[in-house]
Amino acid sequence: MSTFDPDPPAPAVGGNPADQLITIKRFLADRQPAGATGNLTGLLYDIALAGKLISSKTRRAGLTDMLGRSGVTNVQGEEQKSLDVYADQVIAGLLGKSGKVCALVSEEQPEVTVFEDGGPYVVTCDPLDGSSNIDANVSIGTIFGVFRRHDPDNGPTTEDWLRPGSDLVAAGYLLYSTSTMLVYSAGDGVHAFTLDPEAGEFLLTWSDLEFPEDPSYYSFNLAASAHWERGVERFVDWANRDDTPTMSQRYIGSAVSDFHRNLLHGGIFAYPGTDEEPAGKLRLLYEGAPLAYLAEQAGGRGSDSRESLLDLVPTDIHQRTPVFVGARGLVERLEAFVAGPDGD
Ligand code: P6P
Repeated sequence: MSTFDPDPPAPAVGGNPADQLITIKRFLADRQPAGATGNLTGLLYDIALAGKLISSKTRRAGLTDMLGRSGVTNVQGEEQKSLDVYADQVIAGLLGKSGKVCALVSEEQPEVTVFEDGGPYVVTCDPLDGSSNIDANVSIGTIFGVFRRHDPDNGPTTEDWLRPGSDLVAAGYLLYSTSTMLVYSAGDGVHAFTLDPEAGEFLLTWSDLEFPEDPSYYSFNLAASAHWERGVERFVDWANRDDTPTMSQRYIGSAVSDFHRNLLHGGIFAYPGTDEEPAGKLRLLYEGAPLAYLAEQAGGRGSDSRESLLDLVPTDIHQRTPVFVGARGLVERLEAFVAGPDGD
């Protein structure tokens, strides 16, 4: 992982400090594989633009009418916040006009949005994940995944979006927190950019991020532990022992924030299934699979406690799944406890 000097970069001798600032546009262009059409690069840049617009609204939510509820309940049965609606509209509007996207799966829309004369990609997204935290000014995020459509000459069909995360060609998230970050992978490592609000540019902060070997956190909502399958409880018991890696329990209640902190400092995020909701709360297509893709690109793993989230084929665009994602060693240990003699 190449680190970003938090101090303003010293001017290269006789050089220009700007030479040390790598914008996302320049990074995407530098990393674009030979022979690429530039469509994926352009799509990622459009997503970065959506992130700037959403960031601007979230930063001022308390000063405008954006904090409140929209009065609309989405397909999940969750009451949409005004910022949810805004984020969904921005993403659909930008991607719909990009000429790069033929279909969009959004948490906020009951059905897939198909764009006429769309381009080669299908995007899945949670426009604003963690929105239940908005009123409390807790960090929230946008999660996205990108598939390449199967047949560019015929209208997109369900086979273009009801597919395993192993088909993803890119995935990432925006994190709206003390700063706004964009973290993505297009199959060549995980890279993180910080928005400079004055310049209006995402600047490279870390490239080729990997989960640290020594884990520091486990992110489970322990209040629900009585309802988990036994193996998950046994993992938490193991994590709390004195003779295992010393980890702190941190749970923000915003998957992007929990994932991001664990990516930087080492750890595992979990939203297990329960006896009442065996599939858990998070959705496979636009939460579990994109986070699992990023985890795998950073040397980690994403699982439903038995198999990789990237191997699951959804039958419905809003299908839920248990999610255990983060450092590979911790996820595999969790799976071993679940598979163990009295795992269930
Ligand atoms: P709970 C936010 O609403 C979210 O979808 C995820 O970002 C987060 O990890 C989870 O739900 C928190 O759910 O039930 O612990 O509040």
